[in-house]
Amino acid sequence: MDLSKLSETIVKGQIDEARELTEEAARSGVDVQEIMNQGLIVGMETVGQKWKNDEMFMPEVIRSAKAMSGALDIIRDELDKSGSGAGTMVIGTVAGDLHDIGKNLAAMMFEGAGYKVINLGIDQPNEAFVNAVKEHKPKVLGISALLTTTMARMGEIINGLKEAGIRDEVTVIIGGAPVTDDFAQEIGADIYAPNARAGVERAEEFFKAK
Ligand code: B1M
Repeated sequence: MDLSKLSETIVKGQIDEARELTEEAARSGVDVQEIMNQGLIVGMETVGQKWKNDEMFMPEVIRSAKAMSGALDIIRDELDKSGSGAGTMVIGTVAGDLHDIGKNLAAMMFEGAGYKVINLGIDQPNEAFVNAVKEHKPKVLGISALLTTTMARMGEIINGLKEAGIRDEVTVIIGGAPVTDDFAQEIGADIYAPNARAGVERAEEFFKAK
């Protein structure tokens, strides 16, 4: 099946069509990893590129993100089963912050790389991150913040992990528009991800070097 058509529905923000093509691909036996990597992620990467080049506007990006997450819902169970066993990732957006498009993109990239992803959602208090690490014992904790007023929560969460005595049990990766490599180092995060794909790549490099 030509998965470029599926990518196109994501770029165009065609929510129903994206679900239908995903269902069709899964029904006709296309591997869910392939649907994810060749269809959904390729589509969303094009969206990211177009957004950067001012070829798409925010309402369109939001619609594409909805198309992507609707399609992802259809293959999520299969994706979990077929996961390459990369490990578990907990991810969320910090308290006071409602932005979730980049965070969901990162979640999707990690799912595509075989992680079981537990997505806490937006506006999550610091304790929610710490408690989720205690409960799910993930390999990776992903934290996203899009506001300069909320990015300080990231360091507080890392301190919360230290206070709970579990900082060394999880690799912390942070991302979001105002976040930088210097900031990541300053607050003691393990990895800074300038974009969602780099998040997966840097995590893989990090684990290889460990
Ligand atoms: Co808001 N907003 N917003 N907003 N918003 C920004 C972030 C802002 C830069 C716009 C601006 O003023 N130019 C500005 C922040 C300024 C600052 O703090 N320096 C801003 C503001 C001020 C606000 C409000 C305060 C506006 C108001 O009400 N006065 C308000 C705050 C609400 C709140 O959170 N409490 C607000 C609200 C909103 C909406 C709800 C309307 C909407 C969010 C919808 C949603 O997310 N569901 C919204 C949007 C859409 C934006 C902009 C326009 C776009 C953000 C986005 O989704 N980009 C944004 C301007 C901009 O970024 N140019 C803006 C696309 C997305 C793919 O990129 O999220 O950066 P991004 O993710 C990237 C990387 O950062 C990275 O990967 C992605 C790319 O692959 N990444 C990760 C992100 N998280 C990651 C996690 C990882 C790895 C990578 O691993 C853990």
